[in-house]
Amino acid sequence: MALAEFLQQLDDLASAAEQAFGSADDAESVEAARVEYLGAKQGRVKAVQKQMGGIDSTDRRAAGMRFNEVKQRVEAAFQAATERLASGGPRVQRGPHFDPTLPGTPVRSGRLHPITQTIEELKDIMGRLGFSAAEGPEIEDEWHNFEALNIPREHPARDPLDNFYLSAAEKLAGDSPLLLRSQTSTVQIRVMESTPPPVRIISLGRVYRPDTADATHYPMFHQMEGLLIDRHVTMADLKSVLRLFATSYLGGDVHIRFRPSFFPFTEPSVEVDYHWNDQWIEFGGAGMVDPNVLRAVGYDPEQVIGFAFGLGVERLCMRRHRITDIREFYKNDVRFLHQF
Ligand code: FA5
Repeated sequence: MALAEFLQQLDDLASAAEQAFGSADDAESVEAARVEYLGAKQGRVKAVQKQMGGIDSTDRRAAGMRFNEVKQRVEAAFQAATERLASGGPRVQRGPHFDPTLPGTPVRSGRLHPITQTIEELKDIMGRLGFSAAEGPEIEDEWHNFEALNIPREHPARDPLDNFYLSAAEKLAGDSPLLLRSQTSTVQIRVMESTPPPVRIISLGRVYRPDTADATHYPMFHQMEGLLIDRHVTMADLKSVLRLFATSYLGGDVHIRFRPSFFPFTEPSVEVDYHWNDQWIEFGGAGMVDPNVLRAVGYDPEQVIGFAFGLGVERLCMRRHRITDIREFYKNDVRFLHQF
């Protein structure tokens, strides 16, 4: 065989082998290329080597040197493919190179729900005013949701149509029916039953009412209850606490207005309005704790007196962030929730 023809075969072999190892992107294809080119018996390198016997003896030395070069190139290509796979590094380089200087794709991190954030902030503000946080169950009995709060059996607030009563099967044997609490005032009772005066607590949590959902109502919402019991407490103290709270949460000099109202568990009772952005907005109810409530929990109304208030958390958060529809909080639309 002529030397030129042999050298051409070597060149073709080298580029075919480099192409095969370079494009092998898993262990099987590297092994297949190894067997095809470097296989001990049937390999193509071996086959070319055998042809050297047919080369003129004067050219054999040159042919041998080129053969060794090509064999090393094929072995190096095999080695490179093995290392590339082992390191898990960039696999086959097809198309343009990866540019590490390009800006990355931002990762969207989760965050707390706006109402959870509001609850944390309200606890913080009230904590600075000396109120500690208390909690109570969301499933309540009639004593804590009504009776101890001076809401007698025949009171319309106890109407099954205005409350989420649990089915008869779920009531404790022989005990009063259970319901989802309709107000956080239940926690006032639980705290006073278990703590001697003085008391200075807030309670933030979910309450449930069969209200039809609209822009300002939802059947499940949150309230912030406040209760302060001590020896000499007046409506002026109540007003100061609510004004300080509103100034801290809404910012600026918020004015506060009490409108006469009625709650069975406070006397006198008021609706609380805040003046903000040129309008009066109702946030909740408040009043001086009724002596009947103090008696129900074993306190002596001759010795202690106090105030209580209950504010709607969603309504506070809506004001602060200029949200016009309460339903936005509970649609689980991340485009809305992501803003907070
Ligand atoms: C009460 O629930 C009384 N327990 C408040 C209270 C506590 C008075 C202590 C006196 C002493 P009321 O039903 O008005 O009151 O509710 C209080 C606030 O909860 C309302 O002003 C409003 O801000 C909010 N609220 C009431 N119903 C809904 C609803 N369906 N969706 C969203 N917020 C509501």
